[in-house]
Amino acid sequence: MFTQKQRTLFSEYGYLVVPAFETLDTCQIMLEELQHALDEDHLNYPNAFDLGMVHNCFLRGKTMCDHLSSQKLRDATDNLFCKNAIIYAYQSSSLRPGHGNYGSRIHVDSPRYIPNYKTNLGYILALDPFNEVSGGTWISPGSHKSERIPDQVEFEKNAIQIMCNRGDAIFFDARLVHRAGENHSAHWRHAITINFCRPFMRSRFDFPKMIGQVPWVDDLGGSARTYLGFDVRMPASLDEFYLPESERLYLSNQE
Ligand SMILES: O=C(O)CCC(=O)C(=O)O
Repeated sequence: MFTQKQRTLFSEYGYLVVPAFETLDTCQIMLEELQHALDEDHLNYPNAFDLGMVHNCFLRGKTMCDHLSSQKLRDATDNLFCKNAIIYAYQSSSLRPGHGNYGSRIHVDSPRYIPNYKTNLGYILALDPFNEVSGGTWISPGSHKSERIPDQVEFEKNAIQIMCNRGDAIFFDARLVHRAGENHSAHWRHAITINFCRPFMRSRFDFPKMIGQVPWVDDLGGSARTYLGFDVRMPASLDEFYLPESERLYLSNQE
């Protein structure tokens, strides 16, 4: 799926922009679902520290959930990360006009640094164009190779701002030092953000339990089920442990 050059750039600089990863029509529907979720969250959690970042987007819109069935997405996580990756967190990152958000601080998306081993992979799907006005993501290329998080002066010396179109995807090593930009435009800047982790790790929420709440649970494709951790659930009884192979909660060969 990726050329040797793309793989080399990814491993050298810690990120890769993939143009036209999702169609504009699908992005438009996701954007409408997301705006609805943001409006709801604003009413229900007006003082949240991470305002503008919707959690568990697969529960908040069918199209945002269907995105997890994308074969392209599975191919990308297989190729850039590991087989059978699961989701640690499926969020959004929206910048309202005149603002940044919680993601605008200098940070990495994985607290663990293990040399030459990725525990998490970041993914941003731009639902609006990213540029200097709308607040494209700032990254420090190559910073994933170090355990040290630079201070603001050092970060700004090395950082570049990612410019991309609606529908483009940014994949990055979760140790890449980055931050959301500030939105200087008169319109929101929306993005979907997913943090993938290895299948033996834990997700931030119990997704298989939560997904039962939504009407589209029966339409989940195989890849979406795997991403949401259905293949690595823990048996809660001996009866569940001894289930036949086809019904097992924790499949074998999860990396
Ligand atoms: O919105 C962005 O540009 C980046 C978001 C971010 O840094 C994050 O979600 O960790």
